Amino acid sequence: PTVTFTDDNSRLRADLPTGESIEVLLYGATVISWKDATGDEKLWLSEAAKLDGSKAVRGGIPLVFPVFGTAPDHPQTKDLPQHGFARTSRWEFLGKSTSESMVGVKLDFGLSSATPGLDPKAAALWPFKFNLIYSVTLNPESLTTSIVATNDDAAAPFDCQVLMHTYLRVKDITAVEITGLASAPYTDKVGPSAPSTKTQPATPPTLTITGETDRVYTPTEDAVTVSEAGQPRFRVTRDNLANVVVWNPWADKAAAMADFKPDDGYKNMVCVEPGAVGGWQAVEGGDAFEGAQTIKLVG
Ligand code: TA6
Repeated sequence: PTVTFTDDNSRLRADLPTGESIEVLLYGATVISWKDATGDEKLWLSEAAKLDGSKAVRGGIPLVFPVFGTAPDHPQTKDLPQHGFARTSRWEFLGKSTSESMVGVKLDFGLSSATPGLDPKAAALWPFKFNLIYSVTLNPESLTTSIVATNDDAAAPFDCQVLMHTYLRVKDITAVEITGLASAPYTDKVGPSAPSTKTQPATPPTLTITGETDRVYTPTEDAVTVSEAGQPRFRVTRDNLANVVVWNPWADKAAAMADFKPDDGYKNMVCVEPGAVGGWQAVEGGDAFEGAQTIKLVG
């Protein structure tokens, strides 16, 4: 595998000898491209996504930490911007690891309270001695992203939420079926009664996207499978991440986001977002919270 920096050092590219590739923006350690061996792009990235560090990337895999959404009732994080500051900080590249036996490549990125590229708002609003290691592992048939959060100050424990806000690319949202969420209770963030927690009907065990969808599931099954026209495409499994958010803005919300282009791009994406967002993960001095997703190409 080869790893190259772009000339302005803003972005890394890793290529496997078998042809697969990923691109990672150091801003947010945001994976902005993942191609299979034929060069087929697996992630959705808005044509108007800001890649210059001026705002969180609209697409790819933005990282959500230490808060999912906003938490007005949570003293430690109530003043943070939506989805926290991991996706709006410049991470450091810590190195790559590969080996003869390993056909893939793992890229490590770091962000801590001491990182020069830390979003300045964060340092002021969330003064904890945190350390994040984010690993992106590209293998021929899968992409794994994992995060480890540690606290270097025993005297100041913090509570956090973690989520990988993955924008999966699809050919036609109306042909998409998502399984693995059956009978999982979910919080619905859409509609007049939002956010309501209601138990998803036991049947049908298949979720289709026919309008704005914004649900926080706690699946009982190990894998969430995204199929198109009856053909499985992605199989998402989680390690220590109990929740899966499913989001599609649909037409009106897509048109209302300046960095969401083309306006009908909602037809070509669905967010399947593994995370630990149902409550708060306490990270005390010496503790480590670890969570990972693996997206397997099954189609
Ligand atoms: O993950 C779903 C969600 O929380 C939606 O409610 C919507 O806000 C989406 O994230 C995008 O948020 P962003 O801050 O990236 O515009």
